[in-house]
Amino acid sequence: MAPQGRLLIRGGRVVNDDCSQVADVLVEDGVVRALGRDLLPPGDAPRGLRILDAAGKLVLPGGIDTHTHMQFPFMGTQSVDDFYRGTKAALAGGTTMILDFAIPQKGSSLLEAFETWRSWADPNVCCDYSLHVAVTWWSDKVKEEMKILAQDKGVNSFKMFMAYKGLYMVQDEQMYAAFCHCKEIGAIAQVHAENGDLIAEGAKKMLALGITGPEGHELCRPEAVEAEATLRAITIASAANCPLYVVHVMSKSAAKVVADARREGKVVYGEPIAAGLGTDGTHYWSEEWHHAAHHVMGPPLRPDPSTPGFLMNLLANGDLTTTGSDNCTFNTCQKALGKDDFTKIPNGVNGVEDRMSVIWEKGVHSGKMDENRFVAVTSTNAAKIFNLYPKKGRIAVGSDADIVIWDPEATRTISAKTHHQAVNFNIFEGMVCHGVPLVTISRGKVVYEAGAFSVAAGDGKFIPRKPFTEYIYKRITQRDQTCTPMPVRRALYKGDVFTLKSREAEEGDRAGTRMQGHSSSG
Ligand code: DUC
Ligand code: ZN
Ligand code: ZN
Repeated sequence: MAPQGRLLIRGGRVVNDDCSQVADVLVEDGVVRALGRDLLPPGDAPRGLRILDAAGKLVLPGGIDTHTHMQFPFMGTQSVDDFYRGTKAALAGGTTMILDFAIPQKGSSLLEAFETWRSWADPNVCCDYSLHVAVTWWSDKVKEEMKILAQDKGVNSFKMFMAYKGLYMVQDEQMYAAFCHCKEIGAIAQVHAENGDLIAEGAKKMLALGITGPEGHELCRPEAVEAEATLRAITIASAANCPLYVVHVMSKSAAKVVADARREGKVVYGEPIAAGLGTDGTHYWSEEWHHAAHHVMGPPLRPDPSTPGFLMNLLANGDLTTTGSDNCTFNTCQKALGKDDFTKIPNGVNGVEDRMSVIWEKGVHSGKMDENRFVAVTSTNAAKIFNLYPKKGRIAVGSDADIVIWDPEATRTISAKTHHQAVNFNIFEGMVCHGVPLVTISRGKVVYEAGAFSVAAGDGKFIPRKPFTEYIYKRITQRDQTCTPMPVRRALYKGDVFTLKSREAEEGDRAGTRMQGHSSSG
């Protein structure tokens, strides 16, 4: 993106995760240059300085969506929000950075997948982005490539799927090996936590019962399937002393597992998503097939309608940490690939555009969290975990000028008719949200204002992330130093030791006993 002129955001309430203050923000060359009261004396603005009046408004760090799948080739088709449309929609919603996933097929190169995703994203992104990389199989080559990705390519997070059997799913021993390696190279392990074996069995069972519609999708992967895998992943990560990030926490029971583990001192983070915070799985029982199918995602939304409020409570109090959208959108005709069989409905929902507003409405407007916690869960915590902080996730001198002028009082009604995403359905249709992004600024450039864009494909850039994020690795490294078990020093045992017989000798003994048995009974 070309360097921008200067911007002065005047008189807004600047909100960071730890405090808010009324201040002006001076932006130059894409970064915040100054922050304070009355930065510009009264009078005419100097040439080249644009003034944005933010009085009565909030000035927030741009959102970081930790979880998207733009133009993802998946389940026989490809998600319709590509890197251009998806990132443009993100900006309209106040999100200035996304973290997408490069996902290799089993047996394929992680580095090649990474380069493929970069070739799709680099010329098309409208906001900054970074890539997590998935580990879908295990070998020495995978190990070597993970190291190269971490050391040279700016990847510090690797995702393992515990579901999608036969496609992306890895076994526990592979997960353990991958987690140990993540620790070696200073990355954070991520998991899609669902028991893929049970899902495969459950799906067969539902189809045998004649349940072919979208409700079968939830019925074959109930909460326990998610909670079990979540606990298993945490147990494996703990054994490897590897930090763990559980993507898309969708159920009360999985969220409780994460919360309990955090209270036990585990280095684990849980990410609820906009869909799980804003709507629920009762939609799978809608009599309109297309409506139900558009809610199909994995893990599913939960039919218990108290789930979104519960997840929001945990997000507000620190049990859950970040928020993504898992934006992975398919049009109705693509969803219809599974019209006779729910297992063929491409999994995925929208959220990249609406995440910020949904969380403001359900989290802040409802009184569950304050504006500072909102910033923490929509950008700062993600920036800290993925080593982007304080360049991203904070408004401070020297930070990237990724900023949103936010009107907390204004409302908007979410609709597929007005959203900027490519997909023809919106799971939040009709939701009235307080909290509207008025102006979005990406690295110092006003890219969205009063409903109009001023951005081109490729204006965003790839943001590399260094390994060994201090925010998570201080604890991990210290535990390695002080919590590694030591042998007990004791005097040598000097007593008798029972003599073990060789297998041949034991077999000889058994044969002798049988012979004796025969002769005594005969
Ligand atoms: N879940 C989805 O719903 N879509 C993409 C991949 C995933 O894990
Ligand atoms: Zn997933
Ligand atoms: Zn996902």
